[in-house]
Amino acid sequence: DTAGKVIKCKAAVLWEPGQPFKIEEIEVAPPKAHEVRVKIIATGICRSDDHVVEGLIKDNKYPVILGHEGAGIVESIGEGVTTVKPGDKVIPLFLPICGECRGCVEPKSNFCYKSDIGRKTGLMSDNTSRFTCNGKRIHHFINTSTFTEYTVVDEMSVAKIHDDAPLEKVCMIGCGFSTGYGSAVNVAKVEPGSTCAVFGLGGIGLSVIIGCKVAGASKIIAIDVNNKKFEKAKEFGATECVNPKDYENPIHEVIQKMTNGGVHYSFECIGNTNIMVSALLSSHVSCGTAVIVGVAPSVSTLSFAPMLLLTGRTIKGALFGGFKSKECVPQLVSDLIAEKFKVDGLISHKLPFNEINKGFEMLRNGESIRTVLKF
Ligand code: CND
Ligand code: ZN
Ligand code: ZN
Repeated sequence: DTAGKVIKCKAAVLWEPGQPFKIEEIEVAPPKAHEVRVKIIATGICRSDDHVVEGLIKDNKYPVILGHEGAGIVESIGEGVTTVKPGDKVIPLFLPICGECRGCVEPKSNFCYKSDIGRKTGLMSDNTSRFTCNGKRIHHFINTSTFTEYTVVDEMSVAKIHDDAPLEKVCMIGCGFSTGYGSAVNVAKVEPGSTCAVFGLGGIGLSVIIGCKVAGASKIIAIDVNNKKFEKAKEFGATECVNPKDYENPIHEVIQKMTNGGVHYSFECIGNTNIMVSALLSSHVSCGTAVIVGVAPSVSTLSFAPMLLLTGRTIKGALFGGFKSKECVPQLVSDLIAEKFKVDGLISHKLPFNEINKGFEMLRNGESIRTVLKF
């Protein structure tokens, strides 16, 4: 029984930006009050993790254990924890739900103020870390840190899921699937018969396509600079695929022409500010909505003429597809078990955890959609 004791285990530590991950033996302290220690069984690799490796997220703390798309089993709980117990299958939540802050009590908001996304402490909510390596403090990452055999999360950052959940699949619900799918169904609120354009066909963009299809879109235009992504996009429901490199005109002109005046909904799923503006310009002049899903470098800004909005367009964005995480994740998992949607196609590769650097390499060179690391 490991409850109450320090656990020594393997983790992928990023000592500084621009470096490969190092598999290290770390110590994971027991959970304090209102905290949960989780044995991670599987974790996906999302581009946001890579943005941190690349140093694009200003003020992120290093050394750090990244990873925010995992699934696992509760090993032990701290005092006062009531929503999970040892042995429960769980998904860590990179966007917590404290249930009390203004972000949580607003029915239309899913952004909890206790989230570390804006604060970037790299710590638990009590401002300390549960990870050490060779006596050095290692930081947490956005309330999750799934690139480790064991992690500790605040109770508000973990959801109990169905006992039958296949953890190697449902880890996709921890970020990629929910973020993309929710961007279509919750954030854009795509309607039957509407037209959509999805920029960037990674795990996030493909999940947007799944959402657009479920919502009954009549046209789903999938856009990527990598032709290899088109097969999957079509499989998920894209009606047309466009590579901007095949055209001399700017991509928004191409989309405007293909749709006789712009799509109802466009989605930026890359993290490129130029493409965010392209997405806006691709939408209908007065009833179009552009949804920003991609995470752009923190120092960047958007620049476009206000007239683009005055004519009636909408630009919006969301984290985690607008889902209130702790309430919605268990239902998403149950829906997956009931085969209301599939995430299998999102997972292009599975690797043992210690090959994490290979997984990131495949993301960077465009070979993979999602790689799931298995412990
Ligand atoms: P991934 O890198 O797998 O996909 C991006 C796709 O965009 C790739 O297929 C590229 O080929 C393509 N691409 C790159 N440049 C261009 C371009 N100029 N024009 C067209 N296509 C291009 O990334 P992912 O799907 O894992 O993540 C996508 C973004 O979403 C990324 O910025 C990530 O940080 C962000 C994100 C957001 C959220 C959220 O809650 N909003 C959560 N997780 C990740
Ligand atoms: Zn993510
Ligand atoms: Zn809150």
